[in-house]
Amino acid sequence: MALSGDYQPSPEQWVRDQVEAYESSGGARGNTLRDTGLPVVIVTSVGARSGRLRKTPLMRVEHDGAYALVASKGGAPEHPVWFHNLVARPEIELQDGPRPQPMTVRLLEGDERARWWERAVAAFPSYAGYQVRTDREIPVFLAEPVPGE
Ligand code: F42
Repeated sequence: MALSGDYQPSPEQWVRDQVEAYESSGGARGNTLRDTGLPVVIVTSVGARSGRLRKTPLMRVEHDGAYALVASKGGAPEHPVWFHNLVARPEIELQDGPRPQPMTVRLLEGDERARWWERAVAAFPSYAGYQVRTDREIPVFLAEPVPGE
């Protein structure tokens, strides 16, 4: 089932621009983080309070068709707002290429988190530095396709 709700673009201009470039080109443009050359995906989630659709570019950390979503926010002291939205509303769409795919997310813990954290740092080494910069443990969600969709 596709998510429903009004799209509320990010207040950050560079994030809005990235989403717009990615979506309007089916993932052919706006598909890397600035000049790093490293790939991103676009996650659509539902605002926990507003019910509005939020679109968040995140680094692409994929393994066997599942994706880690790393709530790093560049090592900021607080979690990104989308973290709380995903805890409250775990149904998302994730776009990695031409089309968004319905997925559900869950927060990882223990060994499972450690395994996916390793994959995340391999895909985007800056995550390791972000973890050093902040006192919080950076949350890692796992997004998996909804069976049959
Ligand atoms: N951020 C990451 O955390 N990890 C990444 O791997 C990552 C990669 C990345 C790659 C490219 C790129 O362009 C951006 C990238 N970012 C990455 C940044 C990411 O896209 C987000 O911008 C960042 O994580 C901050 O997320 P945020 O949700 O805190 O964004 C703020 C600026 C935001 O959107 N605020 C909204 C607002 O209007 O202020 C929040 C709106 C919202 O969700 N409201 C909720 C609602 O119900 O609608 C209610 C909120 C409440 O208070 O309950």
